[in-house]
Amino acid sequence: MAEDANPENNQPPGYVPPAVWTWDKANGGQFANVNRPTSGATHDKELPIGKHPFQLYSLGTPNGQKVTIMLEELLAAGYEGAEYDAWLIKIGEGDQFSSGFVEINPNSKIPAMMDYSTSPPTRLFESGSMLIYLAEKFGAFLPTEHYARAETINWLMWQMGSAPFVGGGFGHFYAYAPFKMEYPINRYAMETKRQLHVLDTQLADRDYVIGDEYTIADIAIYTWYGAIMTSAYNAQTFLSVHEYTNVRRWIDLVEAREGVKRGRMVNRTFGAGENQLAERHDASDIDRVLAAAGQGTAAG
Ligand SMILES: N[C@@H](CCC(=O)N[C@@H](CS)C(=O)NCC(=O)O)C(=O)O
Repeated sequence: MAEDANPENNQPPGYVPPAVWTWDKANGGQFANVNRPTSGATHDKELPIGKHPFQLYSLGTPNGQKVTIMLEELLAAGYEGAEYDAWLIKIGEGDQFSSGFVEINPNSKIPAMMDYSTSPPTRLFESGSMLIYLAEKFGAFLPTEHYARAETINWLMWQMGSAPFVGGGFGHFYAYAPFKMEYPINRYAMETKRQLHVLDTQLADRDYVIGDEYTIADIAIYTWYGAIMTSAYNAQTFLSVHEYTNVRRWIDLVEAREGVKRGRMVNRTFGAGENQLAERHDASDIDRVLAAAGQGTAAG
């Protein structure tokens, strides 16, 4: 760590990191009540299990939406084996620390999923892992051609590695920290804009992320960078997102897809002006929300 000659210049003034870090429960951040420095379950509770092969335990954040969009894309493409129940996990209330959830995901983060069509059932955590698993299981949205497949995985991993700097970095310090700090906001705003420029450059001469084909890379990247371009953290003016015209064009293309319209509302319980559906146990659950919003159903 770089030593500051004068601790009065630190934030707060006079702060010097102690020799050994200890947990300050009341750090004031938006998620302080659920964050802790240890893993594992905090309470005993089994998860509910519905009737479909896939049981998803999630919330409609960008990481959660990746999986519901993928499942809806598969269903829209006719893969009936992708039927799923989507149960709501309220991360603000600590549902991710139940014994049932931790058995699926020892990392206690949504999304988590079980595939009951295998014997024994398969547990799945990490949204990128789930996208690859579903793509391979159904043979969809992941090209088999050597170079296209490599490029899809490249961009999927780019998203998985990059987005924490947007969410945990920029979003945290710009929107969730108890007070505004110039240093981290500047650092992560620069990184977020750099990433948007990477994506904008990639999309300059391609319809989709890897070229002509829509893949799991588009699904993963859309949920994060679509949000940053349109609503996340109320930071669109601050980040001058109008500069990324290729990203904007690609968002419109992705959002026109039936699977995206359907999947992005699942487990969504927040966000102004968005279709929201706390839990999905049948296609008709989504149809009902779309019909109420005057946006039609998959059938018409
Ligand atoms: N790398 C993970 C990240 C998952 C993640 O960060 N999930 C957040 C919500 S988007 C969460 O569950 N947070 C709850 C917590 O940190 O306790 C993935 O892509 O699945």
